[in-house]
Amino acid sequence: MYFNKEMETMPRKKMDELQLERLRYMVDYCYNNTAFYHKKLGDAGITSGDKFKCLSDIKYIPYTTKEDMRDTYPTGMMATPMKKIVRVHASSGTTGKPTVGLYTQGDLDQWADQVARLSYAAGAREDDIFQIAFGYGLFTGALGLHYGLEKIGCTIIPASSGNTERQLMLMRDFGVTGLVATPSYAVYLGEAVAESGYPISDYKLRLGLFGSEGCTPEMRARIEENLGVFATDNYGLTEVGGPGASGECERRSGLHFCEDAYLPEIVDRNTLEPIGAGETGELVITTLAREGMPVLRYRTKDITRLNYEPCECGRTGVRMDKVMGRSDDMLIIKGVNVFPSQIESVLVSMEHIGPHYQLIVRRGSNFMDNLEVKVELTDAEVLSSYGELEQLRTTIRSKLHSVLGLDLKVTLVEPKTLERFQGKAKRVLDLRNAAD
Ligand code: DLL
Repeated sequence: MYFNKEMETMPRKKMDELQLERLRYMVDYCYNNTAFYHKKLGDAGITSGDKFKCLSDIKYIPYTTKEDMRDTYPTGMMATPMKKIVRVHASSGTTGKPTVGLYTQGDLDQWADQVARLSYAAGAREDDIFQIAFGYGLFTGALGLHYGLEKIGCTIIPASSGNTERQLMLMRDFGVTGLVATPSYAVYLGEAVAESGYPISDYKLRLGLFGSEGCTPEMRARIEENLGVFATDNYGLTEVGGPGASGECERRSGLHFCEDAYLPEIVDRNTLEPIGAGETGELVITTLAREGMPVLRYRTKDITRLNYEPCECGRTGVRMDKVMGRSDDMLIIKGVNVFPSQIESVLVSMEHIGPHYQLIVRRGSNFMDNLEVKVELTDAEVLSSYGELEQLRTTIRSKLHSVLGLDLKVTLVEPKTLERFQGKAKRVLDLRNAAD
C-alpha cells in the first residue's frame, strides 16, 4: 500500500499550519542560499520568513517566471553546492535555453514518494507491469514515473517513446497492465493496437497514467476505448520538479496536489492578483520542500481552478481542475478567446472524424487573426461522396459555431495524413509571422 494517511488526509487547518511553517522555512532557505532570491526577496523587503503570519501573506513574495529561469541558466537558482546535486533535468522547449531542474538525493527521494502516492491513488498496484512510453532523457516524465512506480513495487519496462511496433510487442509479450505516455501518444498507440492484427484480448492493459499535456474528456474516452484502459491525468512541470505535483485518483474529480510539497495558488492572469477559491485563473506554485532548486511563486501560465473540498476518496488535499490550456496557447480570433481544448472537445465527439486535427492561425489583411481547423477523416468512404463531405464540413462548422460563437474555416483531410506525435502534440501551426 502506498498511501500516506497523515499527509493525504490531513485536516485543512492542520495542512495550512504545516504549509505556513514550510513556507517560512523556504523563504529563509531561499534568501540565504541563492543569490537570485537573496536579491529578489531583498528588493521586496523580505529578509526573513518570520514575517509570514498566514498563508495569504505569500502575496508579498514576487513571482518567479520562466524568464528568470532562463536568465539564471544553468545553475543560478541552485541552493546547494553542485556536489550535492545528483540529477539534472530540463524542459522539452525547443527554442532558447532550456529551463532546468536540479535535484539532491533528498529531492529525488521526495519526488519518487510524491509520484508513488499519486500513482497509487490512480490505481497502480505492486503487481502491475508498467510500460513507460515517455521519452527518457532530460525530460522529467520518464524517470519521474519510473522511480515513483518502482517505489510501489511495480515492474517497469522502460520502453521510452517511439518504435511503436516494439511497444506493442512488449505489451503483448509481458502482459503489460499499465501504460505511461502522453495522451497524444496513447491515441497513436490505440490506432496501432487496432491495426496490429492481434485481438484486443492479447493486450492486458488496464490502467493508463497519462499527462504532460492536456487531454479533453472526449479524447480520453477514445483512448480508453481503443486501449482498454482506465485513464488518469497527471500534472507537473520541470521548473518545480516534474510529474508528481498533482494527479487524479480513481474518482477522477480533479487532480490532487501533493500539498506537503507544493503550495498552489490561483491568480488573475491579467492583474496577477490572487483570486478567490473556486475561480479560474493562472496557477502559481511554490515548492515547500525542495533543496536543490527551490522555487517561490512560479507562474506556470496554466489555467485552472482549485477546489478545497475533501474528495470522496477520503483524501483532503486541494484538487485542481484539468488544465484548460496555457495562457500562451490562447488564441484571440475576431475578439473571441479560444483554447485549442474547446475545439478538441467538439471534434473528438463526432463521427467520421478522428482525434487528429491541426489548427492553423493566420493574420488577415485587416490584422485580425483567422483560424483554420484541419480535421482528419477516419472513414475514407466519406471521401467518395461530395455531398456527404460537404454535409460533414457544415456540421462541424455549426458545432464549432455553437460552442465558440465563431464561423471557422474547416478543411477535411484524408485518413492518416496529419502528423502523429510520440511526445507532446503540436496542434497549433502559427503562420502569423510567416511571409505570404
Ligand atoms: O510535462 C512534467 C510531466 C511529465 C507532467 C509527465 C506529467 C507527466 P514540462 O515538459 O516542463 O513538464 O511541461 C510542463 O506541460 O506547464 C503544462 O502546460 C503542461 N502539462 C503538464 N502536465 C499537464 C496535464 C512536464 N496533465 C507543462 N494537463 C505545464 C495539461 C499539462 N497540461
